[in-house]
Amino acid sequence: MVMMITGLLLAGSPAQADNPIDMDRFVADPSAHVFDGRMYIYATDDSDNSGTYWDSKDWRSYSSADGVTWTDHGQVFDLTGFSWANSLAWAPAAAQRNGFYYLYLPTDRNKIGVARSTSPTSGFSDVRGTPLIDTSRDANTGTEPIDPMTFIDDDGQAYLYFGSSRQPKVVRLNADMMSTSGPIMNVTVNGAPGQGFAEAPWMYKRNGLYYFSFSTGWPGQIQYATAPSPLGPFTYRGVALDYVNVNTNHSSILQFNNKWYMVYANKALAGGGSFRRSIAVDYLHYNGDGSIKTVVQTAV
Ligand code: FUB
Repeated sequence: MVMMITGLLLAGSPAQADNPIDMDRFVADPSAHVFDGRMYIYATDDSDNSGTYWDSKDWRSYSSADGVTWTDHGQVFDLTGFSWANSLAWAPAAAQRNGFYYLYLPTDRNKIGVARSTSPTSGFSDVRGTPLIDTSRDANTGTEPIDPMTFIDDDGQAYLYFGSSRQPKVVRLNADMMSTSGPIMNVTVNGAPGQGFAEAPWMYKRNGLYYFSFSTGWPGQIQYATAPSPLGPFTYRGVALDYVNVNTNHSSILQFNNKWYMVYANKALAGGGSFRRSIAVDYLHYNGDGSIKTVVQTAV
């Protein structure tokens, strides 16, 4: 199913989505990526959960050529695609490599699977057949490996980040993007105020500096830290996105068409709440020293 969602383009104002990007459905946990000049957002489907817990069963995708008008590509994968998964389709991530697209999908609060396709929005399958990360098999997963995020560095090395009970983790991925290399390592963030990392890790590189952002809790801010290496240790730099009006805060930061964006979730859609979230896209700006100006939330 493909459906066009029209954004609002005010005369004289820069192009910006008319938030939320989907006016008809609750979606959350945006993982935003640029593939071949188009922005894609992968999301948890909050419209198919019970409304009282994050017990979603599938993931959805959207794309845009301009960050304003969004195409709804519908369901992109569901729990039945993993023979080994039972429940809890939580925050997804995506990557493009080798002529394939990869989705990294947490389930059951204790496993992360990977699905592959030649299309960014359909045809994904569990080529591997077993979880990529599994608490019952792997060392140092932490008790709750969730919220995967993939990052491919300029030298071609790919990394999988995930969150696990207040301890961010990272492991190298092989070039096939469906197997890991070496141990699962802890990510260190020095100097973060309060309780620090809770969930929703995100990684990107700007001007040679690695930016690691994350949510601090329930509710949480999106704080960020930087390092000269994707493995850290990271030094706390500030708040990229302040508290939102739902109990979880999960975001992506990316550059698209020479602008920087913060993609996040709140309860702006009518009937919304902490289990019925919707996705917003807002501009993100930097100071001259590379620090992030806390994003102005245009839709609450
Ligand atoms: O959607 C379920 C969970 O809520 C995600 O895994 C967390 O990041 C939080 O947004």
